Amino acid sequence: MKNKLVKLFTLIILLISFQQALHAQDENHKKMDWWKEARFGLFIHWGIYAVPAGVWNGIEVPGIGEWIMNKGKIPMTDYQKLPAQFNPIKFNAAEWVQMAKEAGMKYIVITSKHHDGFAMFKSNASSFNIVDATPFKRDIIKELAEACQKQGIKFGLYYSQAQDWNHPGGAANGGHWDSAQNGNMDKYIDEIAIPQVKEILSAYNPAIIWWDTPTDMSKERATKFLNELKPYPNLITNNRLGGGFEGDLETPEQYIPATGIPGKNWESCMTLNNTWGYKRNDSNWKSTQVLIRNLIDIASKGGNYLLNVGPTAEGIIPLPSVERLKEVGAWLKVNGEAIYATKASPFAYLPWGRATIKNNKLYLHIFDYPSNGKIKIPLANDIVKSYLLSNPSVLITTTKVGNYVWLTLPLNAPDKIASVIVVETKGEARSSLVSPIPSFGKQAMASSTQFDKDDKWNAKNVLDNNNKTSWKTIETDTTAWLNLNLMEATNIGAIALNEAGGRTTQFSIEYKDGNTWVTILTGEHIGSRFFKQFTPVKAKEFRLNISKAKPGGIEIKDFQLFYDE
Ligand code: JFZ
Repeated sequence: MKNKLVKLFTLIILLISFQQALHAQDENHKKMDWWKEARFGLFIHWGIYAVPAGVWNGIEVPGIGEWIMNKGKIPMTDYQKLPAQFNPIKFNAAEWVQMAKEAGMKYIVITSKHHDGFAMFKSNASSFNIVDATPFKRDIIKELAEACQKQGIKFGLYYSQAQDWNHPGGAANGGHWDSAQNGNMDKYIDEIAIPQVKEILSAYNPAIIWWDTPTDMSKERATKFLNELKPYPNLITNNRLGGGFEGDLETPEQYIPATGIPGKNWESCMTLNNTWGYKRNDSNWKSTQVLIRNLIDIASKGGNYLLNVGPTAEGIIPLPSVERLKEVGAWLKVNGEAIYATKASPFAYLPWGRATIKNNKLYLHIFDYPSNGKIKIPLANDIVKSYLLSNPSVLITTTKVGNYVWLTLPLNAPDKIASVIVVETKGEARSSLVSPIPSFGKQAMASSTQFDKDDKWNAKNVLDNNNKTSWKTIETDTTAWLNLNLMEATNIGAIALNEAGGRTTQFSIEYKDGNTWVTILTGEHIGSRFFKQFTPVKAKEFRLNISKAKPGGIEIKDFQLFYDE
């Protein structure tokens, strides 16, 4: 009897906690809804580093602009002369917000305090802030928060919680370079970082807190910050707090993960030139084509694009940035339906572009417009109709042949950067291919395999589409090969590779023609995100041939081939 009661009691407790877990998940979904629909946001790196703008005492300091103090080993007392020169009288919050909206962006994240420790808001925790230390005396975070509220766009704050180069005890990547920086980090956290996080949360009600660089963070330190977030259940945070906490977002920086980050919310943050904070000598601007295609690529993999501008010390967003953002906005005005609130593509790879889906609509974003007007998609669903997104009266004929649906497009591309075709499907679009990645789960043979009692370095691990498992050679190898057998001749048009440890210094991708290996492409470093498209070849066997590598054991996590039939 007693036993039964205990069982019943346990069951009830289990049910309650299960309910609570479900509820928490629900809440989390709700909290992320706007963010997932947004797909495109503006990052702003703005601070007193815009005064030197990459140049110190007449000498260009290498690296990103907001790191000038660290890279130039500038003493605290010298850096602390900058606020007196920071008077951005041309700053206009309403104009910046309007610019973001016209670019089609749905949220803004701005640096409230970067690693240099300077607060862009009125702070009582430190006088090293824009109101108390500059002739400008205006709280630009407050002005932007209000402008965002007024214009109906979400507002987020970047806060450097661990690194702080102007408050004693703050962490510094590479270590302190000025003895005045020495101090107790816990004291810094208790007296500067925590009070400032409290200030920004209560004064500006941000939708996002964007932590950065968890240098010297521990679980205990990170927990102090998390405690401050408790009164704000709708607040979204990223994965850079430290202490082993994941937050709500993964934050790939300056790249797009090749296959997205399944099961996670993620946001690729990228610069428009090569710096986050303004550098007067950096004019390496990305083209509008690159920006629009990045946005599409990211959306097709289920992520968000946080694109950065670095305003000047006068309070101006550089004109080349503004021009490009306008052009992205113009494209989105026509094609936004194919970006906002969409989900990732159901196809592993499309040689001519990308795809997104929303309910029963499949959007095809064509980068390489076919000269004969024909493209095909491995679509399983029946089709209701198909048309140009920019002009729905232009209908597109579709024909099903085997696994593929062929589309006959107008001969001229409606858009040079990306033409969007809508395919209305019965049900949500699905791939017709049984194995969308032809190399998945096939046979692999390697020149050598490092011994492990659980066989953890087996060559087949490169074919499991899982970057947590690898093939590794024996440590002395400075050359190696890895052969894939697809079991039947297959048309292959692209390859993805992921190498850990960076040992390879020369390699080629080859296919077997009769008894000879023919080179498809060559390269030096593979890296973790290697992806290349090539003129399709039909073969049964392919290989990665490493002709030079540093010893220690070459480690490949993934090797994937993609159809181009
Ligand atoms: C960080 C900052 O240091 C930088 O100034 C900028 O704010 C950027 C958005 O974020 O930069 C990083 C963070 C992490 C890595 C590299 C740069 N990383 O993990 O390699």
